[in-house]
Amino acid sequence: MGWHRDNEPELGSLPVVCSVSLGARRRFRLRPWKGSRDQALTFELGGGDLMVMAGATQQSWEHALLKTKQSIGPRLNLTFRAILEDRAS
Ligand SMILES: O=C(O)CCC(=O)C(=O)O
Repeated sequence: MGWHRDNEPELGSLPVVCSVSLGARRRFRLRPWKGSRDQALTFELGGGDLMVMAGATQQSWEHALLKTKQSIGPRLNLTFRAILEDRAS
């Protein structure tokens, strides 16, 4: 999954995005949406890890799980977001 923000209107201005990793380890990246790309962060998420993005994360940062040609094994991700009904069309 390429670089993006979870900033759809129905998520509200300060969405909480919770992501559970299951299976093989994967590389989750965060970088400032604007500003220095030197501040990129990399998290190696293993089975059972929980990544929580909250506050202004989606306003100020973008995230990605970039493609790799390496064989890394089966994995599954569950992502939870609250949809604000009054913003959904
Ligand atoms: O795989 C993840 O942990 C997050 C997936 C993602 O970037 C998204 O659903 O917006």
